[in-house]
Amino acid sequence: HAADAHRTDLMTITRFVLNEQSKYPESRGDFTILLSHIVLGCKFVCSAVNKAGLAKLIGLAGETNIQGEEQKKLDVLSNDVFVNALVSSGRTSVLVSEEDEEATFVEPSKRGKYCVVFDPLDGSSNIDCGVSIGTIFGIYTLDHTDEPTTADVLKPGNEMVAAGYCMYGSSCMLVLSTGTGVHGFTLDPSLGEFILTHPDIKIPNKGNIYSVNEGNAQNWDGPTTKYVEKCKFPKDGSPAKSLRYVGSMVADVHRTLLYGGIFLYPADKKSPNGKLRVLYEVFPMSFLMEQAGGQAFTGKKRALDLVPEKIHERSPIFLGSYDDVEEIKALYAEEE
Ligand code: AHM
Ligand code: MG
Repeated sequence: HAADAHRTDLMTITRFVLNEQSKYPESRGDFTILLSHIVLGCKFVCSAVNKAGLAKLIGLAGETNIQGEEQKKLDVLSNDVFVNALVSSGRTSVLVSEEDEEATFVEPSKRGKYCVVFDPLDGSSNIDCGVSIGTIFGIYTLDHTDEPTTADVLKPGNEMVAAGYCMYGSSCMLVLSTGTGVHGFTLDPSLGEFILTHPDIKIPNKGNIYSVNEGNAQNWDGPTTKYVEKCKFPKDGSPAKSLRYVGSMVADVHRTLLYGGIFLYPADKKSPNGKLRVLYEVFPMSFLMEQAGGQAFTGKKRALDLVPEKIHERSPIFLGSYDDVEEIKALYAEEE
Protein backbone atom coordinates (compact mmCIF):
# COMPACT_ATOMS: atom_id res chain seq x y z
CA HIS A 1 0.00 0.00 0.00
CA ALA A 2 1.12 3.50 -0.77
CA ALA A 3 0.32 4.67 2.75
CA ASP A 4 2.45 1.90 4.24
CA ALA A 5 5.22 2.73 1.81
CA HIS A 6 5.22 6.25 3.16
CA ARG A 7 5.72 5.10 6.69
CA THR A 8 8.27 2.40 6.05
CA ASP A 9 10.23 3.73 3.09
CA LEU A 10 11.31 7.16 4.26
CA MET A 11 12.98 9.47 1.79
CA THR A 12 15.42 11.29 4.02
CA ILE A 13 17.36 14.25 2.68
CA THR A 14 20.59 12.21 2.73
CA ARG A 15 19.02 9.40 0.72
CA PHE A 16 17.51 11.90 -1.70
CA VAL A 17 20.83 13.64 -2.34
CA LEU A 18 22.70 10.33 -2.61
CA ASN A 19 20.20 9.29 -5.31
CA GLU A 20 20.64 12.58 -7.14
CA GLN A 21 24.44 12.47 -6.98
CA SER A 22 24.63 8.88 -8.21
CA LYS A 23 23.57 10.24 -11.61
CA TYR A 24 27.06 11.75 -11.90
CA PRO A 25 29.66 9.01 -12.44
CA GLU A 26 32.44 11.25 -11.09
CA SER A 27 30.58 11.82 -7.79
CA ARG A 28 32.51 10.53 -4.79
CA GLY A 29 29.97 11.46 -2.15
CA ASP A 30 31.64 14.78 -1.23
CA PHE A 31 28.48 16.79 -1.74
CA THR A 32 26.46 14.38 0.37
CA ILE A 33 28.99 14.71 3.18
CA LEU A 34 28.96 18.50 2.93
CA LEU A 35 25.17 18.56 2.99
CA SER A 36 24.99 16.28 6.02
CA HIS A 37 27.11 18.81 7.90
CA ILE A 38 24.80 21.65 6.84
CA VAL A 39 21.84 19.53 7.98
CA LEU A 40 23.50 19.03 11.35
CA GLY A 41 23.89 22.81 11.69
CA CYS A 42 20.21 23.29 10.83
CA LYS A 43 19.08 20.72 13.40
CA PHE A 44 21.22 22.30 16.09
CA VAL A 45 19.92 25.79 15.36
CA CYS A 46 16.35 24.47 15.19
CA SER A 47 16.66 22.96 18.62
CA ALA A 48 18.34 26.09 20.02
CA VAL A 49 15.64 28.34 18.53
CA ASN A 50 12.88 26.16 19.99
CA LYS A 51 14.47 26.30 23.43
CA ALA A 52 15.46 29.93 23.18
CA GLY A 53 13.02 31.32 25.74
CA LEU A 54 13.45 28.37 28.02
CA ALA A 55 17.20 28.19 28.01
CA LYS A 56 17.56 31.95 28.25
CA LEU A 57 19.72 31.85 25.20
CA ILE A 58 18.32 35.19 24.20
CA GLY A 59 20.21 38.22 25.37
CA LEU A 60 23.01 40.45 24.35
CA ALA A 61 26.24 38.75 23.41
CA GLY A 62 28.54 38.91 26.38
CA GLU A 63 25.74 38.98 28.94
CA THR A 64 26.11 36.54 31.79
CA ASN A 65 23.41 34.25 33.15
CA ILE A 66 22.72 33.41 36.79
CA GLN A 67 25.41 30.73 36.78
CA GLY A 68 27.83 33.44 35.74
CA GLU A 69 28.40 31.79 32.39
CA GLU A 70 28.88 33.87 29.32
CA GLN A 71 25.81 33.68 27.11
CA LYS A 72 25.98 33.79 23.40
CA LYS A 73 23.30 35.50 21.41
CA LEU A 74 21.47 33.03 19.22
CA ASP A 75 22.89 34.42 15.97
CA VAL A 76 26.45 34.28 17.26
CA LEU A 77 25.87 30.73 18.48
CA SER A 78 24.34 29.69 15.14
CA ASN A 79 27.30 31.12 13.27
CA ASP A 80 29.77 29.19 15.43
CA VAL A 81 27.81 26.00 14.87
CA PHE A 82 27.78 26.37 11.09
CA VAL A 83 31.43 27.40 10.81
CA ASN A 84 32.48 24.40 12.91
CA ALA A 85 30.22 21.99 11.01
CA LEU A 86 31.43 23.24 7.63
CA VAL A 87 35.12 23.23 8.51
CA SER A 88 34.93 19.77 10.07
CA SER A 89 33.18 18.36 6.99
CA GLY A 90 36.60 18.49 5.34
CA ARG A 91 34.84 19.48 2.13
CA THR A 92 35.10 23.28 2.19
CA SER A 93 37.80 25.88 1.45
CA VAL A 94 36.17 29.31 1.72
CA LEU A 95 33.25 30.30 3.97
CA VAL A 96 31.41 33.60 3.90
CA SER A 97 28.98 34.27 6.71
CA GLU A 98 26.80 37.30 7.30
CA GLU A 99 28.12 37.29 10.87
CA ASP A 100 31.80 37.54 9.95
CA GLU A 101 33.27 40.61 8.34
CA GLU A 102 36.02 38.60 6.68
CA ALA A 103 35.82 35.31 4.78
CA THR A 104 37.08 32.20 6.58
CA PHE A 105 39.82 30.24 4.81
CA VAL A 106 39.92 26.64 5.90
CA GLU A 107 43.35 25.32 6.92
CA PRO A 108 44.99 23.15 4.22
CA SER A 109 44.59 19.79 6.01
CA LYS A 110 40.80 20.25 6.18
CA ARG A 111 40.21 21.73 2.75
CA GLY A 112 37.77 20.43 0.17
CA LYS A 113 36.31 21.50 -3.15
CA TYR A 114 33.32 23.53 -1.97
CA CYS A 115 32.83 27.14 -0.90
CA VAL A 116 29.77 27.97 1.19
CA VAL A 117 28.13 31.37 1.62
CA PHE A 118 25.48 31.60 4.35
CA ASP A 119 23.40 33.67 6.71
CA PRO A 120 23.28 31.47 9.81
CA LEU A 121 20.25 33.12 11.37
CA ASP A 122 18.41 35.52 9.13
CA GLY A 123 15.67 37.72 10.53
CA SER A 124 17.18 37.67 13.99
CA SER A 125 15.30 40.82 14.99
CA ASN A 126 12.27 38.49 15.05
CA ILE A 127 13.70 36.05 17.62
CA ASP A 128 12.38 37.72 20.75
CA CYS A 129 8.76 37.59 19.59
CA GLY A 130 8.82 34.02 18.31
CA VAL A 131 8.36 34.79 14.61
CA SER A 132 9.87 32.42 12.02
CA ILE A 133 13.54 32.86 11.24
CA GLY A 134 15.90 30.85 9.08
CA THR A 135 19.29 29.89 7.72
CA ILE A 136 20.12 30.62 4.07
CA PHE A 137 23.01 29.04 2.15
CA GLY A 138 24.58 28.81 -1.28
CA ILE A 139 27.33 26.50 -2.51
CA TYR A 140 30.04 27.06 -5.12
CA THR A 141 32.76 24.67 -6.26
CA LEU A 142 36.43 25.56 -6.15
CA ASP A 143 37.76 25.04 -9.66
CA HIS A 144 41.50 25.10 -8.99
CA THR A 145 44.05 23.74 -6.53
CA ASP A 146 45.84 27.06 -5.85
CA GLU A 147 45.49 28.92 -2.58
CA PRO A 148 41.78 29.85 -2.18
CA THR A 149 40.85 33.56 -2.16
CA THR A 150 37.64 35.60 -1.97
CA ALA A 151 37.62 35.50 -5.80
CA ASP A 152 36.38 31.92 -5.38
CA VAL A 153 33.07 33.18 -4.01
CA LEU A 154 32.83 36.50 -5.88
CA LYS A 155 31.12 34.68 -8.70
CA PRO A 156 27.66 35.17 -10.22
CA GLY A 157 24.79 33.24 -8.67
CA ASN A 158 24.30 31.26 -11.87
CA GLU A 159 27.54 29.43 -10.97
CA MET A 160 26.16 28.12 -7.69
CA VAL A 161 25.82 24.33 -7.65
CA ALA A 162 23.25 24.29 -4.87
CA ALA A 163 21.27 26.63 -2.65
CA GLY A 164 18.71 26.34 0.09
CA TYR A 165 17.24 27.56 3.31
CA CYS A 166 16.01 26.12 6.54
CA MET A 167 13.01 27.75 8.17
CA TYR A 168 12.55 27.53 11.92
CA GLY A 169 8.81 28.00 12.18
CA SER A 170 5.84 26.00 13.39
CA SER A 171 7.76 23.14 11.83
CA CYS A 172 11.37 23.05 10.74
CA MET A 173 11.68 22.87 6.96
CA LEU A 174 14.68 22.60 4.71
CA VAL A 175 14.20 23.63 1.09
CA LEU A 176 16.98 22.66 -1.29
CA SER A 177 17.94 22.80 -4.94
CA THR A 178 20.97 21.19 -6.52
CA GLY A 179 19.93 22.48 -9.92
CA THR A 180 17.28 19.83 -10.59
CA GLY A 181 14.18 21.48 -9.20
CA VAL A 182 13.31 22.52 -5.66
CA HIS A 183 12.54 19.99 -2.95
CA GLY A 184 11.23 20.53 0.57
CA PHE A 185 12.01 18.37 3.60
CA THR A 186 10.35 18.58 7.00
CA LEU A 187 12.19 17.69 10.18
CA ASP A 188 10.58 14.76 11.97
CA PRO A 189 11.62 15.63 15.53
CA SER A 190 11.13 12.07 16.78
CA LEU A 191 13.55 10.74 14.15
CA GLY A 192 15.81 13.77 13.93
CA GLU A 193 15.64 13.36 10.16
CA PHE A 194 14.49 15.66 7.37
CA ILE A 195 11.89 13.75 5.33
CA LEU A 196 10.88 14.65 1.77
CA THR A 197 7.42 16.21 2.13
CA HIS A 198 7.36 18.71 -0.77
CA PRO A 199 8.90 17.10 -3.88
CA ASP A 200 9.46 19.28 -6.95
CA ILE A 201 7.99 22.57 -5.74
CA LYS A 202 6.75 24.79 -8.57
CA ILE A 203 5.72 28.38 -7.92
CA PRO A 204 2.37 29.39 -9.45
CA ASN A 205 2.86 31.52 -12.59
CA LYS A 206 0.93 34.36 -11.01
CA GLY A 207 0.00 35.04 -7.41
CA ASN A 208 -2.25 37.35 -5.47
CA ILE A 209 0.14 38.41 -2.72
CA TYR A 210 2.79 41.14 -2.64
CA SER A 211 5.34 41.33 0.14
CA VAL A 212 7.34 44.47 0.88
CA ASN A 213 8.19 46.84 3.73
CA GLU A 214 5.77 49.56 2.72
CA GLY A 215 7.05 51.83 5.47
CA ASN A 216 9.86 52.71 3.08
CA ALA A 217 7.44 53.88 0.36
CA GLN A 218 8.31 57.58 0.63
CA ASN A 219 11.84 56.75 -0.47
CA TRP A 220 11.07 54.36 -3.36
CA ASP A 221 11.91 54.95 -7.00
CA GLY A 222 9.28 55.37 -9.76
CA PRO A 223 8.92 51.76 -10.96
CA THR A 224 8.59 50.29 -7.45
CA THR A 225 6.04 52.95 -6.51
CA LYS A 226 4.04 52.30 -9.70
CA TYR A 227 4.16 48.55 -9.17
CA VAL A 228 2.87 48.62 -5.59
CA GLU A 229 0.19 51.13 -6.60
CA LYS A 230 -0.88 48.63 -9.27
CA CYS A 231 -1.02 45.82 -6.68
CA LYS A 232 -3.48 47.86 -4.60
CA PHE A 233 -5.44 49.66 -7.32
CA PRO A 234 -5.31 47.49 -10.44
CA LYS A 235 -6.65 49.29 -13.52
CA ASP A 236 -7.11 46.20 -15.71
CA GLY A 237 -10.07 44.74 -13.84
CA SER A 238 -7.94 42.18 -11.97
CA PRO A 239 -8.45 41.88 -8.19
CA ALA A 240 -6.16 43.81 -5.82
CA LYS A 241 -3.36 41.76 -4.28
CA SER A 242 -3.13 40.96 -0.58
CA LEU A 243 -0.18 42.26 1.43
CA ARG A 244 1.81 39.85 3.58
CA TYR A 245 5.11 40.88 5.18
CA VAL A 246 6.72 38.97 8.03
CA GLY A 247 10.03 40.83 7.86
CA SER A 248 11.91 37.54 7.87
CA MET A 249 13.21 36.81 4.39
CA VAL A 250 13.02 33.03 4.76
CA ALA A 251 9.37 33.14 5.84
CA ASP A 252 8.39 35.69 3.19
CA VAL A 253 10.18 33.81 0.41
CA HIS A 254 8.85 30.44 1.59
CA ARG A 255 5.28 31.68 1.40
CA THR A 256 5.96 33.23 -2.01
CA LEU A 257 7.37 29.93 -3.27
CA LEU A 258 4.36 27.91 -2.09
CA TYR A 259 1.50 30.35 -2.75
CA GLY A 260 2.95 32.52 -5.53
CA GLY A 261 3.15 36.29 -5.73
CA ILE A 262 6.08 38.63 -5.38
CA PHE A 263 8.61 39.56 -2.69
CA LEU A 264 10.34 42.92 -3.05
CA TYR A 265 13.23 44.55 -1.26
CA PRO A 266 13.75 47.49 -3.57
CA ALA A 267 16.30 50.26 -3.60
CA ASP A 268 15.29 53.45 -1.85
CA LYS A 269 16.76 56.91 -1.41
CA LYS A 270 18.31 55.91 1.90
CA SER A 271 19.67 52.56 0.72
CA PRO A 272 20.36 52.78 -3.00
CA ASN A 273 21.32 49.09 -3.10
CA GLY A 274 18.43 47.89 -0.97
CA LYS A 275 19.14 45.94 2.18
CA LEU A 276 19.61 42.30 1.27
CA ARG A 277 23.03 40.80 0.67
CA VAL A 278 23.90 39.42 -2.74
CA LEU A 279 25.92 36.34 -1.82
CA TYR A 280 23.93 34.71 0.95
CA GLU A 281 20.43 36.22 0.65
CA VAL A 282 19.73 37.34 -2.92
CA PHE A 283 21.58 34.55 -4.80
CA PRO A 284 20.30 31.48 -2.93
CA MET A 285 16.69 32.71 -2.98
CA SER A 286 16.96 33.69 -6.67
CA PHE A 287 18.43 30.26 -7.49
CA LEU A 288 15.49 28.56 -5.76
CA MET A 289 12.93 30.83 -7.46
CA GLU A 290 14.29 30.08 -10.92
CA GLN A 291 14.49 26.37 -10.19
CA ALA A 292 10.82 26.51 -9.13
CA GLY A 293 9.81 28.25 -12.38
CA GLY A 294 9.76 31.82 -11.08
CA GLN A 295 12.07 34.78 -11.70
CA ALA A 296 14.40 37.06 -9.76
CA PHE A 297 15.25 40.57 -10.98
CA THR A 298 17.40 43.35 -9.51
CA GLY A 299 15.71 46.30 -11.20
CA LYS A 300 18.41 46.17 -13.87
CA LYS A 301 18.98 42.53 -14.73
CA ARG A 302 18.51 38.87 -13.86
CA ALA A 303 19.66 38.59 -10.25
CA LEU A 304 21.76 35.45 -10.83
CA ASP A 305 23.82 37.32 -13.44
CA LEU A 306 25.13 39.86 -10.91
CA VAL A 307 28.87 39.64 -10.38
CA PRO A 308 29.56 40.66 -6.78
CA GLU A 309 32.70 42.68 -6.09
CA LYS A 310 32.56 42.50 -2.29
CA ILE A 311 31.48 39.62 -0.09
CA HIS A 312 28.85 41.64 1.80
CA GLU A 313 27.54 43.55 -1.21
CA ARG A 314 23.81 44.38 -1.33
CA SER A 315 21.32 44.51 -4.17
CA PRO A 316 17.68 45.41 -4.69
CA ILE A 317 15.62 42.29 -5.38
CA PHE A 318 12.21 41.45 -6.86
CA LEU A 319 11.46 37.74 -6.89
CA GLY A 320 8.54 35.39 -7.22
CA SER A 321 5.95 34.23 -9.74
CA TYR A 322 7.05 34.48 -13.36
CA ASP A 323 4.25 36.79 -14.54
CA ASP A 324 4.38 39.05 -11.49
CA VAL A 325 8.12 39.63 -11.95
CA GLU A 326 7.48 40.26 -15.68
CA GLU A 327 5.34 43.24 -14.66
CA ILE A 328 7.99 44.89 -12.54
CA LYS A 329 10.55 44.24 -15.31
CA ALA A 330 8.28 46.05 -17.76
CA LEU A 331 8.01 49.06 -15.44
CA TYR A 332 11.80 49.30 -15.11
CA ALA A 333 12.19 48.91 -18.89
CA GLU A 334 9.81 51.89 -19.42
CA GLU A 335 12.11 54.04 -17.27
CA GLU A 336 15.13 53.55 -19.49
P1 AHM B 1 19.09 40.59 9.05
O1 AHM B 1 20.06 39.81 8.21
O2 AHM B 1 19.72 41.72 9.81
O3 AHM B 1 18.24 39.70 9.91
O4 AHM B 1 18.14 41.37 8.03
C1 AHM B 1 17.58 40.68 6.96
C2 AHM B 1 16.10 40.72 7.11
C3 AHM B 1 15.40 39.82 6.14
O5 AHM B 1 15.11 38.58 6.72
C4 AHM B 1 14.15 40.58 5.81
O6 AHM B 1 13.67 40.28 4.52
C5 AHM B 1 14.58 42.00 5.92
O7 AHM B 1 15.68 42.02 6.79
C6 AHM B 1 13.52 42.90 6.48
O8 AHM B 1 14.00 44.18 6.52
P2 AHM B 1 13.11 45.42 6.99
O9 AHM B 1 12.98 45.30 8.45
O10 AHM B 1 13.89 46.62 6.55
O11 AHM B 1 11.80 45.32 6.27
MG1 MG C 1 20.37 38.37 7.02
